[in-house]
Amino acid sequence: MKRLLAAVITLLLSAAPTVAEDAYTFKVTGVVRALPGEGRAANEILVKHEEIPDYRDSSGEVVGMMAMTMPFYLAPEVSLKGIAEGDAVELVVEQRLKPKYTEQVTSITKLAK
Ligand SMILES: [Cu+2]
Repeated sequence: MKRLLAAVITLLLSAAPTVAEDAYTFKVTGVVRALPGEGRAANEILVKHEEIPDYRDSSGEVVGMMAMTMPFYLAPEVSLKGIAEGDAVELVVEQRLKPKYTEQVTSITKLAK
């Protein structure tokens, strides 16, 4: 079922119109180090992420990002239900370059350990 879903999503993505030049998405794999709480915004999680080869800078140029621990900010519709510190996760992050640079997590999925 998971495989079928992945295949359908891949098909939908490949059939989708070209993404506008002012918005990009990339995937991040990592481990949750902290959930929202003391000292962090209500939508802020701390993730130790792996290298992100397709990360773009604020001008849209692919520059990549080395592995590190850093905060990510969740879009309002994203739920952390079932996600705990120490979980391996995959994030989908949307980058918008205009009107000003923003970056937000539009999906968080727990990965099997
Ligand atoms: Cu980073």
